[in-house]
Amino acid sequence: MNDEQLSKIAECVQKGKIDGRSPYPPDMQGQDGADELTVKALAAGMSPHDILSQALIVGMKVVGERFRDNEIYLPDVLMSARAMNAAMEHLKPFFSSGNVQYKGKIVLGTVAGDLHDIGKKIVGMFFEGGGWQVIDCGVDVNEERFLQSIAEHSPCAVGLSALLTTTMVNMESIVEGIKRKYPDIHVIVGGAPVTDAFAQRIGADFYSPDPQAALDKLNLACA
Ligand code: B1M
Repeated sequence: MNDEQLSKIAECVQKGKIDGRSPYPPDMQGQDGADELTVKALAAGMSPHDILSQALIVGMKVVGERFRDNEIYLPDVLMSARAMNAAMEHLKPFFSSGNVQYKGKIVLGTVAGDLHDIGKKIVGMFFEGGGWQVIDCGVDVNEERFLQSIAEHSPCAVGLSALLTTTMVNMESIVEGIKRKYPDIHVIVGGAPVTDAFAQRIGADFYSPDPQAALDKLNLACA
């Protein structure tokens, strides 16, 4: 039964079925979408982690593969992103509900030129759940905006996300600018095209392929 629910949520993300009112896709009209199914799965006692990792991320992976293979197009991907976001809204309180005193602050953003924010939001949810106050600068964040936010929230750590090979290169100048002004600040980078070797080359302190490892590294560095 649980597997069935997870598969159904994954299907909604794949097909871009946001909620019951959404007329898209036409063959799912009148059915529950990612929104309602996530509420029901949580009410049935399913773990937010399972819903995220076994339904939402699985569904979005298929979307990425189909987009890569030209089987679907940008508007389809956008609908899938909306379906995923609708579901994530219900998971967020579970990730950030820990009655913990903040361990510190982290300024988070998707770097200049890049509009992908689903992965960054998930990382933010993990950080919040792990006791960090997240200052989310959003997407398309340039060096100046990062520096402004750091100045407002220092002392803090910084997290940069990039999903495009063309925008991950912008991480280099942003990290350089941050380190010039704040040499002791911890900078963590991540996102699908980013690698450990790249992170080391651009002078970031840590690279993480996933949110949990990012949280663990930050906790260790600031212990
Ligand atoms: Co775009 N897109 N997209 N897209 N998109 C990719 C990234 C792509 C791989 C698709 C493909 O071709 N298969 C491809 C990039 C190719 C490349 O760079 N080599 C691509 C492209 C080309 C584009 C456009 C250029 C398309 C166009 O316009 N022709 C365009 C660029 C717009 C821009 O940014 N300027 C574009 C647009 C879009 C949408 C707006 C439609 C939408 C984004 C909506 C949104 O985010 N609100 C979108 C989407 C949804 C995708 C795919 C399908 C899914 C991305 C996603 O959300 N994944 C993606 C294909 C794919 O990734 N397979 C694709 C789910 C998410 C949970 O994973 O973001 O990897 P991810 O985050 C993970 C980890 O990476 C890590 O933890 C997260 C959670 O597990 N992580 C961190 C992320 N940040 C981290 C930071 C950390 C630590 C870990 O520390 C700070």
